[in-house]
Amino acid sequence: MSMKENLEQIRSEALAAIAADGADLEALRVKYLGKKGELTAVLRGMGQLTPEERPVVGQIANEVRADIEAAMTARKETLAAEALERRLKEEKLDVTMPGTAAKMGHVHPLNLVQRDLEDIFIGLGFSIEEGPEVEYDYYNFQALNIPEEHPARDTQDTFYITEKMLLRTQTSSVQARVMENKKPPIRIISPGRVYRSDAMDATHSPLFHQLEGLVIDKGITMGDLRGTLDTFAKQEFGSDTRIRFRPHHFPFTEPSAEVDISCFVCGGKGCRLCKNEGWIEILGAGMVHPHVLEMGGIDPTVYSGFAFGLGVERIAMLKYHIDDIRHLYENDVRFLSQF
Ligand code: 2NM
Repeated sequence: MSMKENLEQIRSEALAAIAADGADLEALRVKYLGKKGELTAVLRGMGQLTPEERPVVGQIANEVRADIEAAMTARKETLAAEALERRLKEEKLDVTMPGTAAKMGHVHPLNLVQRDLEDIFIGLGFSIEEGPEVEYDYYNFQALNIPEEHPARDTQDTFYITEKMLLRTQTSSVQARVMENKKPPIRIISPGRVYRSDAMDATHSPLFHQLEGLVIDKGITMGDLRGTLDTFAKQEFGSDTRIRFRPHHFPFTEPSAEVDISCFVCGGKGCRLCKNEGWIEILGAGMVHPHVLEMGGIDPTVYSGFAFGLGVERIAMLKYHIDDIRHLYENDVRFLSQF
């Protein structure tokens, strides 16, 4: 075989091999164009050619090399394009498909309401005080002017632990402690759990939550109480809300009142929520009884104060139209996830 034929054979073999190759073109490059490759081997025999043959064969050899390199480049590009096409097909991602929703936790409605209430009173300059849930009879009753024979002391209502200790029935016990420990001016709220030995029904639970407020300073009047509760009612139930006081009796305040708000559903015209009254009872309040101040070590001839107390469950139930208090304790996810 002449060198020229040899070169032609290398070219046609190489081109066929490149066209058929699926992946490793590098092996073919080594085989044909490498230092120990077939083309190099042929070129080593150039020395035996006549001076006339040499440039002719040299040119053919260069063409063969150029053809093989061009075929490789073209094949590489084809393979890369095919690989990309395959990936695009396999890894197709439809960005318009709806995603998988992440399961989110929810703040419990009682916490929502308690946070709201705390924020409102903090905005009015109150600070938060806490105290023990297992309490002395003294702070829960005596210091609040609730005498021995008072029905609230009945074992029917109170969980007694010993003769002198009980589960607090109201967070005013915290306020009795604060009066002992702090000098006026006092401006506090005490949110927390309270316990009463009630049978469970749609509106009663043996454990519920109260938030009570206490303000004591020189010259505090019923007008301050009204102003505070009016601001609170407008912030909690809407700026059109009005309040009204109805005379009442609590042992720890004198005078005492029950406080209603104008119905935030009908505005006072009467509807199902307010049972056609136009008003909704929301809290109890009054001027701190002089005897209570005295027992707290505060001189009632120098200082006066007001206090109020509300049930957090009651507010949550009104606000979110919850018809049974037990929904607030059962932790049914279908209920909780609505908040
Ligand atoms: C209420 C209603 C009226 C009240 C009284 C006191 C204290 F400690 F100053 F005596 N704290 N909270 C109070 C007054 C609570 O709840 C319906």
